[in-house]
Amino acid sequence: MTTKLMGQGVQRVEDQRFLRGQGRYADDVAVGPATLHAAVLRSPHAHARILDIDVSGVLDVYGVHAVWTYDDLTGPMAEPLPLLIPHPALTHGRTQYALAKDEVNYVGEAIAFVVAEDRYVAEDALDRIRVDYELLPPVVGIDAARAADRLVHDDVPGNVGARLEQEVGDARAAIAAAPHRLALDLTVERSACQPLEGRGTVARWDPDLNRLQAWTSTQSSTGVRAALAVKLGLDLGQVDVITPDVGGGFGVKINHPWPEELLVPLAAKTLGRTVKFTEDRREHFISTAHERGQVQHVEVGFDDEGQLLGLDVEFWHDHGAYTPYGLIVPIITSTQLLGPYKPGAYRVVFESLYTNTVMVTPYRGAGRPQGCFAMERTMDAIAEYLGRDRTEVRAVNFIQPDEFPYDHGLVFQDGRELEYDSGDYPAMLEKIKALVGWDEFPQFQKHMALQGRRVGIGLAAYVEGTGVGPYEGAHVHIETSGKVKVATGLTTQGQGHATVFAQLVADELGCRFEDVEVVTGDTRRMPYAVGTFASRAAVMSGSAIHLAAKRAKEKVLKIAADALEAAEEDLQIVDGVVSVIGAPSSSLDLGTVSVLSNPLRYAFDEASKRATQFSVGDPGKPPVPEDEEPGLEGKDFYSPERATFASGMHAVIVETDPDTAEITILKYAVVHDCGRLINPMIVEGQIHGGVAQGVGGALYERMAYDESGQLLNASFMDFLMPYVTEVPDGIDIDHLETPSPLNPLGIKGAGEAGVIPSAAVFAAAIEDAERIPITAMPISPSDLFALRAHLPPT
Ligand code: MCN
Repeated sequence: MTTKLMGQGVQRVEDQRFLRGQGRYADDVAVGPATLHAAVLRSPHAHARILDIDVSGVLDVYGVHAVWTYDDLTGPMAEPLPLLIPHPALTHGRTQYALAKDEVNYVGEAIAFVVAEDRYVAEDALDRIRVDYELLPPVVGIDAARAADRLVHDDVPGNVGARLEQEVGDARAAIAAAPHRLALDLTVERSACQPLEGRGTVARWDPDLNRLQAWTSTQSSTGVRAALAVKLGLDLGQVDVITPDVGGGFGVKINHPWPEELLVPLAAKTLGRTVKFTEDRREHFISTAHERGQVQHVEVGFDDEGQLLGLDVEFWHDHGAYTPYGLIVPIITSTQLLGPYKPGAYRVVFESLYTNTVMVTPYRGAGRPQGCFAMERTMDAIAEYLGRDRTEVRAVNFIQPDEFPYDHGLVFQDGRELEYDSGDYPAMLEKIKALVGWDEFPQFQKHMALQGRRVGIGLAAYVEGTGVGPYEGAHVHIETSGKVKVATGLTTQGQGHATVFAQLVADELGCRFEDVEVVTGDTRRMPYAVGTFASRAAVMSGSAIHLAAKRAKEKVLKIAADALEAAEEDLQIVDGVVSVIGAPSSSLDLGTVSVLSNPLRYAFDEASKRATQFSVGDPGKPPVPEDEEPGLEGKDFYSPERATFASGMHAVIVETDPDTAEITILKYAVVHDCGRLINPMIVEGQIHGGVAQGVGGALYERMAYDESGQLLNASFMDFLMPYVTEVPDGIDIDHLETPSPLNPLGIKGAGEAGVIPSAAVFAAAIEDAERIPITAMPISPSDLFALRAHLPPT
């Protein structure tokens, strides 16, 4: 029998390379004296009109090859960058230009682009550029945007890019009629992901092939390819985009595209040289994207049991200066905020506000952490008000296992209603309670209190729409050596795709796991693809790979049946060998079947599996059955009916220091349901990484803008990320597997889950330890100190 690898914690095949320093990132491509390097002049002001740019003298700097401003851009390059996800409610969508046209709207916006022999020369040359600005009053933060006494974009009244309201039932009437009512005002501050590798692009133009090749650190190589074709006026077929190793993406490397991703290839084509740009850390802080950043007002009506009767959520979303992703983040907040609960009547309304700050685009979790914060704070507030256990209040509101598919009646981005496919929230609650020791905790809390120590416990639940379409494809090719090459178009940033996809192929095809090589994010190998975001790779590419491997297997069996003079149904493939069941000597290895599928006949050296000779095959006999093409391969695409809904619950126990207000994590527990697991070890790694990022978002990280729009903590010296010392040592993880009925493998996504409930769960635990309402995250020791003293937070 074939070893079944689905569900096995197979070690990551990619780690050997990474651990030995053999990863190849964008900055490792085209290292050498022939490569030119780019640097970008960025706005030092948050809001200003550009009156004049003087670049005279820049080309005189020895080693400078080009200096461009907006006026040097022509055709589609002079148009604003794409608005990737339009929405009818986004009445005032705005995107930036590759180089600022006549106005800058955040500190860090690109104004001029210099290409030189090396980065030092390029940066020195930037100093020669003189920009004459007329300063405009900046709008910084949600309060300033709402006050609207100054505008980010002159033609956007009230700084409101969009206002969107959805209502199911009459929420306000239901709340008014409810036996109990509460109102909460909540804040989640702006933060950002910090991939270790910043953005980076290398490009070269091949004049012989009339073809552009770009290597870029992206989450969507096909997106960058499309943008390059459109903006540079090329055919798609003239552009190859290759994604080398990517040192983290977390959302910000989905293609807008970034200005540099266009300018570098344009420079390569124009100058006929290889050109490279690698972002530095400060650039990442001030010119890449941020997220979170919402102010929320919740009103809720409920009965004596804590059952929700009506929920009314209003929130204001800080979108920064531009909206390249349309409304995707606030729409996710507004539609997935309800988590595993039935809200009674529900109304949600948000305003997406422009501010003179770095634009906001999806960061791991993408609007869900904010939604989870609103919902879970509400659950805790209800429990506190009624004096009931927090888990009981949650339990009375759960969607029950027999209610799937469950439709809240809310409309998502694509205009379709969101429908949860599967889950078992009551079972999950029991698991998390057991894992964290919920029922025993009050005893422990009392015991600690006797020693003058403050401990608290918190719990938070969420759902996550994962595996969104429209499609992903896969191409499985069996080489004459018997090795199996699998190409899928989405990219990989550390999620272990080379391992999990190989597991799927080995299982379906029956080859050896070690013989599978996975290629991702190379448009030469798979030109039709979407990208890696929305926790979609396992569902989308996983399903496509499974289907493509199935096709390849069908072909293997047909050809082998012919060669072995056996019926297909009498064959099996185990460890890369096709044999007649019950007659193992009657067999062929996959490499030989591949040879047989080829019109040419190869002579092979058995030991090395290398071709030593070839000749023309039998002209009277096609190499493969009539309905098949030559070559041993299978290709397929997978397109889902709708998103699958993963879910999870996290619980944390914290201790707060009575004197210093330091917050220490004593225990962190996670129960997660991503349907059938391909590789539990990898899923757990994803959860660990997400929790680490969540700890940062809950306790440490915030974007500290001053009122003039300067980001004061734009370096790792000042932006506080958790180190390994701040991340819980052992995270207890338990899985629940409710298979998704929507895809052949029953999978749901897992890549963002770890980060979603962090703010909610820490707020709950700190509140429990301190008996002080926690309504704003992140919370630092000094914030907690201020709250204790009834002081405004720092
Ligand atoms: N998996 C599994 N079984 C399942 C579900 C998932 O074994 N039932 C595995 C997958 O095969 C994959 C991993 O878990 O190896 C994550 O799967 P999935 O949920 O499909 O997420 P993606 O692979 O699409 O990754 C995207 C997701 C997102 S949206 C962000 S943001 C994020 C994340 O993954 N960015 C990351 N995890 C990251 N991890 C690293 N190291 N770096 C990033 O930039």
